[in-house]
Amino acid sequence: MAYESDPTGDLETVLDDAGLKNPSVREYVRHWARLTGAQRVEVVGAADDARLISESLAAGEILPAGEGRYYARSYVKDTARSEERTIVATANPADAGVYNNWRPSSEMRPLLEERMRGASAGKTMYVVPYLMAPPGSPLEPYAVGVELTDHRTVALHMIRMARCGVEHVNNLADPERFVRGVHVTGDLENLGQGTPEDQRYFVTFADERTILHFGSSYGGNALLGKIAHGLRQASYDGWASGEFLAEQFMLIGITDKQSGRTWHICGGFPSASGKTNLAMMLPPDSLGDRYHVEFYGDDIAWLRVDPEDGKIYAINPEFGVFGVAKDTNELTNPTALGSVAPGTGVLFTNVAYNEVSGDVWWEGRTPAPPADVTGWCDWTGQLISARPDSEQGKPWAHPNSRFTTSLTSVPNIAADFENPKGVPIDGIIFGGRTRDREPLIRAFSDLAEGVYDGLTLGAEATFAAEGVDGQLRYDPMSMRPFMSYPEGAYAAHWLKIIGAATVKPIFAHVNWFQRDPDDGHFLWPGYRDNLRPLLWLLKLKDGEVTGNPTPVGIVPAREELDLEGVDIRPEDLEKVLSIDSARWMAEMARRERHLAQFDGLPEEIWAAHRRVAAALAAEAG
Ligand code: GTP
Ligand code: SPV
Ligand code: MN
Repeated sequence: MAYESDPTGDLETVLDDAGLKNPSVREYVRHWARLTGAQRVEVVGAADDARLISESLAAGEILPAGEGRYYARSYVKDTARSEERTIVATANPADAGVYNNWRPSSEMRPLLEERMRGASAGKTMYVVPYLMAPPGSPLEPYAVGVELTDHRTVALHMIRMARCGVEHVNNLADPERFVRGVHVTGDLENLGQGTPEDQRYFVTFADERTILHFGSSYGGNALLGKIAHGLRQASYDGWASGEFLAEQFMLIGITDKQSGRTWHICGGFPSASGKTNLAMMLPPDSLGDRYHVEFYGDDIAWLRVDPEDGKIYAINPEFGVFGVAKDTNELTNPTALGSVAPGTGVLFTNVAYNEVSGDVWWEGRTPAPPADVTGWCDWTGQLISARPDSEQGKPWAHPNSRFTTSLTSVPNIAADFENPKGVPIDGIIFGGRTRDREPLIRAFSDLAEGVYDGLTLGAEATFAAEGVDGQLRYDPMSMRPFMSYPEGAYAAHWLKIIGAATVKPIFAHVNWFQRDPDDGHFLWPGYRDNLRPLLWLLKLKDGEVTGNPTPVGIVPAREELDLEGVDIRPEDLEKVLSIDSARWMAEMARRERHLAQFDGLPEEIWAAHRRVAAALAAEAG
């Protein structure tokens, strides 16, 4: 099933044998096989997984980590998305925003082609046709793509993260309409990562629906269906078509087993800020008999309004989870452990690995690392026992180490997760890592206020991107690294899409990460207990509670939150439910400067800003 070296005649046989019928896809494969100089071409889909796994094991690219579990290491300088090297390129300079790192495509095309030319020589180019949507979704026309990758482990990740196979491209109404994603790894040891000579480029040519990524085999840099297509390209498509939103959102269902009623909530937190945890949430013990949380998605949702019933519907375009390993354990996320259990086919990346037993470990998996270090290697492959004394305290796993597993392995996956229509949305939440100011939850029903809140979302940066941990920065809609078009237009598009819904969602801003300024402990226990503020939000929407109005939204009255069994100091609870007006007033000035950067920001957003500012000022007297 592979063609050797150049003769295009062989390539046609490979494509024929793979049943790849779409003539435009075939032409695309031909073009890039020639340009990258790949020695072989192979078309792969979900059905090839077992064979690819055996080949990767035999080649030592992945290592066994127990029954049906696998482990891989990335190159040491290739462990996270590079935001600086990520670019959105189009023909229209008006597409430049503050955060999308826009460049003219005429400038970027040649740079990418130059780097990719001949760069896959001697390698196999895997052709991965995929669909970023449940089959049959009304958004399916935007969801079709073909990734070409010269890295077998990337193909294995794609098979877990997206629905893959030739069937997704063979019978398109318009055979031209698929996202073209080319991934060329490059010579990782000689790319100058993070230096002025950095050779990497991760470019989405949004108006051409083409994604060219060069110089990494890690995560969103390499799995092109996920972030590059699912967020950057899709948000551009959603805007250009006027039809939908593509957001870095988790998506869950909450069922009250007593009444049989189910609500759906989606929401955005910046990378590594708890979307996977929330989506996999097991209710706290005291609420477990009554409530059940169902997983739909943990990283991306596409939202549209159905013209028939006026409701907002959301789908998760992905087929898997690329979850942060750090601090995942029986208490924080038992569901995640279930999703990586023996037999799931999970692929771990950059966690610690025991070369004798095949066990894996990461910081926070257990309170202390394994006492017997025999066989244990850190994420770089170095034996722990061989570490010099000066390095004994270094983490064993990389802070952005992850697990890749399919939705079908997630224990709380919703029964209807493949429903092509998606699920109706009751609430939209925004959140981030904020060590002060932001209360546990504050709610608002006004759309412009919701969009305003998303645009002014601030969070501490995390390890999901290179080199920025801990700094506080604005991350509009938690889309800052994924923005594809200007922020003013983004806000207007939100007002238009969600504004068309006749059944309105409630909005809220949540924060699980407020800390004690003296000793740094988290004020709110978080994780499973995060269900409590969400239940309050749903009750507020249904008029069962009223909360306490504040200038920045409605916060729960203490007695309205179900706190049975919560381990929290009274003074900490008090703090997470109150608003520090002085601190908020200072924030408003920064927000004003932040928003002023955005050309063409809709007047409704400025009006929301002024309303909040005036309310704060009035309260201060
Ligand atoms: P991406 O996949 O990068 O988009 O991230 P994500 O938002 O899905 O992040 P994830 O759920 O994997 O969480 C990242 C980190 O946040 C993990 O180390 C979690 O342990 C931590 N975390 C999640 N929820 C909570 C919480 O409620 N409280 C605290 N203190 N930490 C949390
Ligand atoms: C994120 O960083 O937000 C992720 C991981 O979801 S990656 O796919 O690497 O972008
Ligand atoms: Mn993400």
